Amino acid sequence: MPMKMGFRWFGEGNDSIKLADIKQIPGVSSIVWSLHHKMPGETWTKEEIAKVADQLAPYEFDMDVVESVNIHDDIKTAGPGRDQYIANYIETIRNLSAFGVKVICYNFMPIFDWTRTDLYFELEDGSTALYYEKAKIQDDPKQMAEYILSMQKDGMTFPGWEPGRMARLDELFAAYRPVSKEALWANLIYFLKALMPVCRECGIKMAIHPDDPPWDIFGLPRLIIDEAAIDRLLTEVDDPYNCLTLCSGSFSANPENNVADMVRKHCSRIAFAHIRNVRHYPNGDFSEVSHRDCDGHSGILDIVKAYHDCGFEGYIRPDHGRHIWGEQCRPGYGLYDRGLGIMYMWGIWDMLDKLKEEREKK
Ligand code: DNO
Repeated sequence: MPMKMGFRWFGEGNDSIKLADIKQIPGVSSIVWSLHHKMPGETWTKEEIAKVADQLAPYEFDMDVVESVNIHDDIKTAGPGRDQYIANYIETIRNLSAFGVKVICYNFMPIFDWTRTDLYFELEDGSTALYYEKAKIQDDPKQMAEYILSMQKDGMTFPGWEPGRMARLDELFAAYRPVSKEALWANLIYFLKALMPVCRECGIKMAIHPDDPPWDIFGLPRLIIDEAAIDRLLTEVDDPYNCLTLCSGSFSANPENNVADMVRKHCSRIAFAHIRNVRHYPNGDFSEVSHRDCDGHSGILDIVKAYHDCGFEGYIRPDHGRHIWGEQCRPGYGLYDRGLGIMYMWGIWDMLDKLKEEREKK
């Protein structure tokens, strides 16, 4: 069985892309979805989940992967509501399992999810892509949040950048001030240990997404940044349901991280793979580029080969793409460039299959 190809879709009325268009990309079987109107901490009801199931059914897409069920700040900071929010999360897991969900992607980043300084950086071919300018992420989180919020159009908010939370930045920074990196680790482990029995019972894997970018920002500690962190996470909660969303673009923003090595070492614990290519600039800035290996520095060929060599049967999706051919879409989440990314991945995969078959015949 090959890897299972997914495509992230933000939901009816919340995405410019239609399911019928995704259906025409070869080999896509899973829609990677979420209930984007839910705030972190709220329980997802079966009725709400059923609505998405009904939308996907005519296209025969599965809903096996959720990205994301976001984690309430009280769980990350060990705030007063922690145990109640964990109980809500457990109820959500049970409700998702009734619809056959297999993987929950989540992250444990304090306050900010993915962080960029320019969502429409122009590349040499006239396409645009997400860009991170190191010098701009120094001491003014509000300015950065205002920029990101100003890019949200037509009521389509970005996950992790809920305007309600961003309006409370001072309060959030105050809540995180006493939380050291070690305390954040302890809070993550506490959360996972509470979930594991239910995950086993429901057959749902928790797949943590790395911190993007993989270093501390604005004085906030970030945990899932390198190989040592992966080792620690998988050892401290050594359970087949404690897994990774291995995001090649997030990890490879740091040139020291070798994503193909991570795949080879941890393949059995990778429930979900994000494939994205990043180009580094000498001053530490980076931009996102096409999925083609030679356009960036992430090592896409090595990474896909590592998955193939390991016999990866999990879920995979193209991550952010560029904005090309004049497409108006969510930043990083257009149809066209992600469609190209999928064909690139299948091209590598199918050829590796063929070579393997030929080798075995000899
Ligand atoms: C950005 C995404 C992230 C990711 C979350 C997972 O485009 O890669 O927002 O979905 O961090 O919880």
